[in-house]
Amino acid sequence: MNNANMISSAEIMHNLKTKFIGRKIHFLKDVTSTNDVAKRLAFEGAEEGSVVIAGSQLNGKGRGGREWFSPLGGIWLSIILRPKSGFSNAALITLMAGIAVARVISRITKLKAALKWPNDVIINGKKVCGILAEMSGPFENRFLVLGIGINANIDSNTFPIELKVVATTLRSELRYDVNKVELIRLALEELEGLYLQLTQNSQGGKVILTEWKKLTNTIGAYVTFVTGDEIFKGQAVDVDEDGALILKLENGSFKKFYSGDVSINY
Ligand code: BT5
Repeated sequence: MNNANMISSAEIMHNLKTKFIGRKIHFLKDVTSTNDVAKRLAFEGAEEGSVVIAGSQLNGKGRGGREWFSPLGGIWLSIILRPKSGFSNAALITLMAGIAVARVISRITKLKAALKWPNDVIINGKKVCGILAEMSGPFENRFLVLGIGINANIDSNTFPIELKVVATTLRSELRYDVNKVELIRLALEELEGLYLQLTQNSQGGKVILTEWKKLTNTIGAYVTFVTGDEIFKGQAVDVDEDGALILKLENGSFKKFYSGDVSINY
């Protein structure tokens, strides 16, 4: 197809080298949120690895109910995961998705993609991708929907004003359009490899953390950290095996955070 934004499930599945992620792809022109569609499908019994991809989202979601701007040209997808090993390492699944996206962006575009704790992929200091992992389902049949949003072939000057300063797109960084089919296919392959490592290897969590630390801009940085209505300043010193961020605060004490927003004080 000539238009880089016109893609189909068949094109993505052609040559896809995965065992289960992306073996079933639901491609929809526009949706409220691919995470919501994926949750519904998972409730109805959709198998692990099923993927929902949308052309645009009318109600794309970030963490804590925030809005995720999702116009045509981006990559908006969600994957249904049913980890047999349980959900104790669910936070690492978010980190894992960041690794996959950063690796694939760097491989395809040669841009340097960095990871900001917990769920951002950053290029030249601005967010190009966000990740939203949501656990859901009845107790005996829990599942995880892993949502990934990548600002691919979008002009960043079409972003709402408040996003222009914090967000970027691949098109704006590169001045050309990426092949979304290739990007999605490679990302699904990376994700499956990392997910199998995480869920089937007793040292999988350590492997993911080590890989994540190689790509992050957060550890070592002086940061402002916002969680709820509290603000902390300090140095990010580590991320532990639960995916929690450890800050050394200005008073010298250490504090661990499981959720919140980091801004790096450059
Ligand atoms: C995220 O939340 O970064 C998670 C984004 C997940 C989006 C995917 S798209 C497919 C799937 N379906 C969904 O409905 N969601 C997932 P958070 O860290 O809370 O960041 C949200 C904040 O990022 C917003 O409050 C804005 O400031 C900013 N933002 C919104 N849209 C953006 C965009 N397209 N690019 C960069 N930043 C954006």
